[in-house]
Amino acid sequence: MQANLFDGDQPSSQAIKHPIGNAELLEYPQIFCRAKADQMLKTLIADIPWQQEHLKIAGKLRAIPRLQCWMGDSMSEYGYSGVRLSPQPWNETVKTIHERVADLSGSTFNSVLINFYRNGQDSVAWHADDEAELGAAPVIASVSLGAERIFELKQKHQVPAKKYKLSLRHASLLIMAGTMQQHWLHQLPKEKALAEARINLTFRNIVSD
Ligand SMILES: O=C(O)CCC(=O)C(=O)O
Ligand SMILES: [Mn+2]
Repeated sequence: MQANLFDGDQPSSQAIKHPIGNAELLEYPQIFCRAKADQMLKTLIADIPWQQEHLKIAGKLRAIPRLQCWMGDSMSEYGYSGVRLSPQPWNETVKTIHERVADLSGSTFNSVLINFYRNGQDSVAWHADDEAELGAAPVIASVSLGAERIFELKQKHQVPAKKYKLSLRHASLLIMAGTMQQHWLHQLPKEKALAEARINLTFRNIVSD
């Protein structure tokens, strides 16, 4: 049967440029058809070696509210807030996603941080992806699979700080680039009533010294 162009399930290479001034924020609303994205979500939940990381907060070790996996080329060791992560080898589904992302963004990436939000109780707090090993103006390509979640941004240095909000949909790609990490923080807040899972893959390039 021929696909219906208007059935709302057409992967597209068209990007929406979000107007947030001094940084680059590009959204590709759907980069895979729904069936393929559904399959990828299932496969990744089952196959990725998920880890529960902990952070020391006020002297106590606390589990972070999501599961994670750091994946990439063997040299791409990565760290944040005192956590050191050695990369897992590339998984076939992640390689397929990387190829599509590289095609659309014109950039290749040597690593990816994969987050598994089991439901709306899982989240990531305000931060910028501004670790030294990502370089001064990193291109970060963020693919979402599963439950649609709100993604919030706020300016780091401005008073009052401007805020910006968007919805990250199943099979979408968001590219943060330019001075985004220098000037803005981002977070994925909890959505307590949400029961569905989401996976996010942020492709990154670790710069070696
Ligand atoms: O899940 C998301 O959309 C964002 C994840 C994120 O910001 C990160 O892993 O650094
Ligand atoms: Mn981030």
